[in-house]
Amino acid sequence: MNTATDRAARLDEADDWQIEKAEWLESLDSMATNHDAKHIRELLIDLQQSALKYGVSFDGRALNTPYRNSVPVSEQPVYPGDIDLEQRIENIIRWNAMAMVLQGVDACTGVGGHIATFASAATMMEVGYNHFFRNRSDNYGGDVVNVQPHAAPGTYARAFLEGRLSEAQLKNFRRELADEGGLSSYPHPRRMPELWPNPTASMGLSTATSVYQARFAKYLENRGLKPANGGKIWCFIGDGEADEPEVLGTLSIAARERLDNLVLVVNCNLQRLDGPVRGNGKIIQELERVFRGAGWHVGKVIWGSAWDELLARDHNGALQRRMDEAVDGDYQLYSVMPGDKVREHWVRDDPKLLNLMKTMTDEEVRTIRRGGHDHKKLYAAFADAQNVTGQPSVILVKTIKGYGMGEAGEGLNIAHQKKAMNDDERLQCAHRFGIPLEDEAIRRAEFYMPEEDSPELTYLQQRRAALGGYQPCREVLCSPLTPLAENLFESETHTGDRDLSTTMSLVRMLSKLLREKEVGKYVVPIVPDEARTFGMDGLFRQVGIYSSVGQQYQPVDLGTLASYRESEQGQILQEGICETGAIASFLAAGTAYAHHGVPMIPFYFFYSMFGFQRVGDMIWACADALCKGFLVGGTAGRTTLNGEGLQHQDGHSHVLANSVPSLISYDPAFAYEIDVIVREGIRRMYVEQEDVFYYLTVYNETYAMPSKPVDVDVDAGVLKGIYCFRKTSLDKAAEIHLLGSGSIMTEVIAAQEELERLGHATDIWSVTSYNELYREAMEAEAHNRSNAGESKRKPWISEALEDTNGVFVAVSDYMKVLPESISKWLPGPLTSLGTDGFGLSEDRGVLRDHFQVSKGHIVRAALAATGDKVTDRS
Ligand SMILES: Cc1ncc(C[n+]2csc(CCOP(=O)(O)OP(=O)(O)O)c2C)c(N)n1
Ligand SMILES: [Mg+2]
Repeated sequence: MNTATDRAARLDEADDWQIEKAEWLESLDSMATNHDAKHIRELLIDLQQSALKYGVSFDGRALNTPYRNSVPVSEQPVYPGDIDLEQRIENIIRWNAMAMVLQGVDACTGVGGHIATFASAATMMEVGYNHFFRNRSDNYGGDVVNVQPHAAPGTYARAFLEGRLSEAQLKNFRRELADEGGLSSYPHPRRMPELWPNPTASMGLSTATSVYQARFAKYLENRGLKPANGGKIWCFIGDGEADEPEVLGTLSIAARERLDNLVLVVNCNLQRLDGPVRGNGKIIQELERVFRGAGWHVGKVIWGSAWDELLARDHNGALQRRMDEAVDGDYQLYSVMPGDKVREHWVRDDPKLLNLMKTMTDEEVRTIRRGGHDHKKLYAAFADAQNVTGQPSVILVKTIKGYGMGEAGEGLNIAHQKKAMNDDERLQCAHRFGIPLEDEAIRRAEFYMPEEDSPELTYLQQRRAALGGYQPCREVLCSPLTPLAENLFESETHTGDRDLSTTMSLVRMLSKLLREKEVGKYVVPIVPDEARTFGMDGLFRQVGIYSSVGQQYQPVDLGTLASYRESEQGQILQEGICETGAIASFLAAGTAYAHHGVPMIPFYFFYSMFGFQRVGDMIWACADALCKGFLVGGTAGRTTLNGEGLQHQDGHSHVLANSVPSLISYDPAFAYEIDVIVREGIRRMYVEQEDVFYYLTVYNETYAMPSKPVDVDVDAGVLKGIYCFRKTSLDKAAEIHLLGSGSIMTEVIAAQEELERLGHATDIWSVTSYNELYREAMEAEAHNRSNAGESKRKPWISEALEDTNGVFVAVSDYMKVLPESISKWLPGPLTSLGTDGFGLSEDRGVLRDHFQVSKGHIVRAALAATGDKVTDRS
């Protein structure tokens, strides 16, 4: 065939294809007139299946719907509230939220604040407060509302109208130590426990927190510890925030667990701190694909009601095409452009679109609302999400960053950090919001509070009363537990020198605790695919692994002692290889006393290396959230964990643990120390209900576990951080004091024997916590400085070592900085031995020599400290 015939044949073929395709689309049109969406979806799924036969599959775009609202106008519910009144209330809140920040700027305190985030989020929050967020009651579990951190001024401004916060508090936004009281910058339960349910300031963590709290609510229901009476978690995040791996990484579990008690709302104002989130693409469409692909129900709120009529007339699809094709950078530009320029850019050279848009004036084109500022559209999407069953919901809401700020910030790249506004900008905003203050008061950014019996305040109070009270809130209604019996772990602690590791000791205690009558049901063992490493696999059968669907298969190890048993009532949370998920579960369980009134006691066992440094920010969030429970760093110690190398060998987690103020950390050497710590932990956290939590390191080295000494009261010493474990056997006062911790205590005991053989009287002190000793001593010093003249408080470390003389050698499997931190309170010179540096793949003995924490090195250090000649033999 020559080239001309060739081209003609190809054209014929192209024509045929176009004709055939048009016929298919026509049939679809006819289907659409005769059948509903459900049937058409069924057809498409069948077609998709058939296409697979020919090796044809859809790409990711199949997960996208057109760029328009997910709830069609025909299905939009009637708005149940008074929109005009709600808008007036919202405007007052907008103004007061802005005024909080402006007053701070005017007072030149330099404390900062944000206006633009709440300005974009105000309407969605208000629709939620007026119609959705319900409080706990006798027959309803209660909603938890996690707000975007930078929108906190809006929550405060609402609480001010509700009468929950004073004007002075608002004035002192970001000045928590002000005399009349102040407000924290972002949601912080630790600072404001009655108001904030969860901390949200670190981007991304609130999603993981919400997902796992929703999951934990189901866990409690399945285990019969909470009535199955609902309660939704509403989590509001930013579109920039959605880039965080904690957001994207926790989506699949929400779908897998069918968390229909979770509604995630993404405020898509198309901007983050520096500029556009996806200038060259569309964040809403991208997130829609990701969420739908992960199995979520996706709602989209993109266009305000003013577009309805236009879309209804868009018979040839020109408008929808343009909506789909414009990128976020274009949409951001439209939010700052004059109307005629928007029209020009929007219509380009499309005559159909030009014609369609003719009915609108330039001003209408400019001010046409995005869906996120339209009550009716938001209500429709919220109601739709609220009714979803068997799936989590996400609502992607398109807004304008800084909406209402006008030229001061609306849609501008600098909007996020805009906190100063000149007089004209203030007046422009206040007038736009209809704030009835004198111009002079507006210039001073004074707060506006309507009369108590005004329609605004009456409506606001009525709405919250109808929904069960103010939101957000955190109300603790949890009864204290009774203390554990003193001899509960007796069989684990009176070991008579039985060989055991501290890990095994703790696991046995845990197993016993799980059987306890009152407390057992509240214990939540959590592991990220590491249970066998810690010898916890025996618990699989004992208490079962939680699965919302039970066990629909026969496990391969059925009938064995540690068979893999999944159950709806299972108690263990096996999180797979997801430390973020596991710590989020710990947070959910450890705050259940506040959210559900049940005193759940999580024990989260992790590879100690993959705790603080992997999820340190989440551990910080746990402290902020007043979380309780036990974090357990297993396979601890840089040299005790032999073979594994520098990525696995932890010699520093205690240094990191010291940075979390409410975390009490211990590095115990013996089973009876663990017993004392665990019982005291339960007493402080669940009997006294103190807002603290615990960190314990446990080791995999097996050695003789001595029974608890009976002649001295070791409990106080164990808890405060130091006690004399073994006195010298020589008939004189000790001249050497060895301070040992954790598994390295074995080397210390051997070193004492050697030193005594050489004639040096040596005492051994067990240091269970350098961190506790350091903190207590620092507090005593601060106390003494502030209470000069009164009798002085003696730090415990000084008191414990009061009658000692000689030299001190401290040794642990952790960094030397730990003993160094208490050196100034020791009555003699200190030599610190520890495991600073990177780990190595080696055996335990070689590692201990390498890091100079072995018996030989301890002896040498002690002899050197006493001024004795160090011989090669020692
Ligand atoms: C982990 C973390 N990284 C960075 C920040 C600083 N930061 C605060 S807000 C913000 C931008 C937020 O953008 P977006 O999520 O889109 O929210 P918007 O304000 O636009 O609603 C950044 C980077 C933070 N708070 N947390
Ligand atoms: Mg944003």
